[in-house]
Amino acid sequence: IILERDLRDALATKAFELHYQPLVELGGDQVNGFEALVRWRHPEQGLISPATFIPIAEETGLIVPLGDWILDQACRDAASWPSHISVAVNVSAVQLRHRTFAQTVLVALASSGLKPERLELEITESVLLDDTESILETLHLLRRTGIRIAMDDFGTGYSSLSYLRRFPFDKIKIDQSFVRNADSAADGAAIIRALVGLGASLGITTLVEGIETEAQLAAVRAEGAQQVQGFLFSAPKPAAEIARMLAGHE
Ligand code: G
Ligand code: G
Ligand code: MN
Ligand code: NA
Repeated sequence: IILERDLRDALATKAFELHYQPLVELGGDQVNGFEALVRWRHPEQGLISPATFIPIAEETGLIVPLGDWILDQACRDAASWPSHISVAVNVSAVQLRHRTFAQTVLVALASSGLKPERLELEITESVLLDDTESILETLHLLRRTGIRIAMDDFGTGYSSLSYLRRFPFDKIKIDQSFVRNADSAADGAAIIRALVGLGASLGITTLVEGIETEAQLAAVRAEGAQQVQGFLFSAPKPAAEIARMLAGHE
């Protein structure tokens, strides 16, 4: 089991690392960004998934310093990539509610030199469940600087549609559960079609997550999604590998 002390030690010894997964634009099948996904390199247990430690970091409040590190590192990594490539960073509700959040983001941009237009923040619907006014204010402030805001795991929470009216999201990321049966003419495809249509009418980019097969890609393409992400293109890879890959393609 993971203890608060272990997480503190990991932060102090810089045991976290960021991996990146490509975001693919469907028009020309071009990579136009990467999502940062944190991992913990444990001396005995190897690479530990964020699904294991993020909930504990949230409960203990350690998500604030960890989130600061993630934002700073992601902006630094992205600043070294070609200028048309963006970085998307997951932000947890606890982190977003913290009074220093906006400041942290602006400092990460300033110290890395990354343009705000190259940073996308991914938040989940749960973020908007309570304390909504101050959170909306923070999101508006950040968005005015040019940062883009994406709603992650779209369709898994509830009230999604009312949130789309209350806040001008730049992107919705359609949860991977919908693509699972999208190639079998089942409900998934109908839901993706409806969400892509909704995004189009609101001027919001739609990305479908969790693409693993060519059949799923073809189905999602047919529904008119603009962007995709998934193991078919690449699993999340260490920052150094991304940098090498991008350098090779310049
Ligand atoms: O990469 P992976 O499938 O293991 O991620 C598991 C979960 O952890 C996902 O829900 C993902 O959004 C979350 N996660 C990954 N990286 C981060 C991060 O940097 N910050 C936060 N808050 N969540 C993350
Ligand atoms: O919650 P969020 O969407 O931020 O988390 C993305 C998670 O989904 C990461 O843990 C990432 O490793 C995982 N992921 C990315 N692509 C695929 C995929 O094609 N299939 C599956 N099963 N998981 C994926
Ligand atoms: Mn995400
Ligand atoms: Na997601």
